[in-house]
Amino acid sequence: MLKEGESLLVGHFSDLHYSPGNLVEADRCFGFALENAIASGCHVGVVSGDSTDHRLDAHTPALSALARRIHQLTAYMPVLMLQGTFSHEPPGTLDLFRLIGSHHPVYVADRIHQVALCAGQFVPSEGPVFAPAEIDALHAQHGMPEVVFTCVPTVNKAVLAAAVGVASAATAVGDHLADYLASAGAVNRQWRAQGVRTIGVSHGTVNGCQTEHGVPMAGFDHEFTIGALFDAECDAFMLGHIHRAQQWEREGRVVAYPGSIGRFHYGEIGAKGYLQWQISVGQTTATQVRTPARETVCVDFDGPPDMAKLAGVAADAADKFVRVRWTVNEEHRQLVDRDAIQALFSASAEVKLEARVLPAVRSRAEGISRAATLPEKLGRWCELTGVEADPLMDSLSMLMTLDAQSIADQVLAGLSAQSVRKEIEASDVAVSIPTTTPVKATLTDMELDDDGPEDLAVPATAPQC
Ligand SMILES: [Mn+2]
Repeated sequence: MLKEGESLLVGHFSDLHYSPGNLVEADRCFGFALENAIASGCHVGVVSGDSTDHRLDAHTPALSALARRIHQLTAYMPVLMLQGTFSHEPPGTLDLFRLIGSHHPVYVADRIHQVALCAGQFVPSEGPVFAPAEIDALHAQHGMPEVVFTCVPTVNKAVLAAAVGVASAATAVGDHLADYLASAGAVNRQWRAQGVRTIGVSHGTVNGCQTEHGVPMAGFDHEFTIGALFDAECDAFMLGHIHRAQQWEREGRVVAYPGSIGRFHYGEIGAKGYLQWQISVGQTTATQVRTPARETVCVDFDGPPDMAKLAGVAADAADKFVRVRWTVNEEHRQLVDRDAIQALFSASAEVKLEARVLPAVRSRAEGISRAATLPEKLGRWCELTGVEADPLMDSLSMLMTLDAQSIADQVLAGLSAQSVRKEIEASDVAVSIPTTTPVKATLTDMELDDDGPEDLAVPATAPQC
C-alpha cells in the first residue's frame, strides 16, 4: 500500500452527529470531507466517535446517508470507526457498519485494544495490548504492519463504578486510562523501534482543552491529561468528543481533535473541518481541511432588540443561520415585534428568536420574619422603606388595644378640634374608618406568612391607617 519512505496519509473525521435534524449539515460537510480525503490520496480513514447524534431507527434517512458515505469511502481506503459517547451512539450502533465495506473493510473499535493494519486487513490484539507471542505470529503471517492502532473507545463508567465504587469512578477512569496508555506505550515503543507507525484513537476530554464555546475544560473527572496521551508513544493520537479543533505537539508526535465535522449548534467558535494526517515514525503533522459548515450569527440584547442594529446585521446575514436573543421585563414584552424581526431576516437560512422574559419581582422585606412582635415587624418595614414610623406605631397600638368604636370616637374627637378645612377632613374620615378592619386582617396575614414574599403586602395598605 505504501511506498518505501512514504508518509502514511490518514483522513480523520469526528463527531459527525448524523440525525434527522443534522442530516443536511452533517452530510454536506462529511460528504465534502471524504471526497477531499479521497482526492488527496489518503490511505486510511478514521472516524473517532459520535457518528450518530442519538439512537437512529433503521428506516431513518440519516442512518442510510451515513452508511452510504462510509461505503463510498471504503471504495478507496480501509476505515476504522470508534465507539463514541453512548448517548450519541448507543452501543451496537456501529455493528452494522462492519458489513458495508466495499473494496476495503470497515473496522469497528468498541473495546480497549490494539489493532494492526497489515496489507489492508485489520488484525486485532486478543487482550488490551499485543502480547509478544501475538507480535511474532503477526510478523510471521503478515510481515510488517503499515500501522498499529491503540483504540480507547468511550469507557463505560457504570461498569467501572461497579468495580471501584461510585465516588471514585470519575477519577478512576482517568487513572485506569493513564495506566493503560502507559502500558500501550511500552508496546508502541517496540513497534516504533521496528519502523512501524503508531496511531492512538480515542473519544473523550483532555483536561485543559477548549470547547467549541471557548470554555476551558479543567477538572479532575476528565478522561485524559495531555501527558498521559503522549505516554502512549503514538506518532499520532486522534481524538473525538470535543467539537473544537485543536492540537498539541511533542518531539514530532501530535495529539489532535479535528472538532465536529459541521456546526451543529449556535455560538460554536472556530472553523470546522477534518484532519489530514501525515504520519512517519517520529515526524507527524495534522492539517485541518475546512468543511463548508453553515455560518451562524448570534445577536444578544439586554433589553428589547434594537431594530436599527438588527437591520445592519441582516444586511450581511443572507443564507446564514441567525439567532436573536433578548431579555426584557414582563411589562415590556409587548414592545418586541417578532414579525418585524422575521421580515428583516427573510434572506437568511434560519431565524431563531429567543426571548427571555424577566417576571416582575417583589423584593422581600429583609429581616422582617426575624422580628418577634408586630410592632417590631412594622418598625423594620418602616426602616427598610424609609417611612416615618411614629404615626404608624401610634395607629398600630390603637388597633391592637382599642375596639373599632373607640378608635372612631378618637378620630372624630381629633377632627372636631380642627376648625380649618373641616369639610375635606370629614370626607377623609369617611374613608379611614372602614380601613381599620382590612388593615387588621392584613397584619394578621403578615404574622402568618412572615417567611414568604407576601411580607410586603402589609406596607401597601398600612400607611393608610
Ligand atoms: Mn460529539
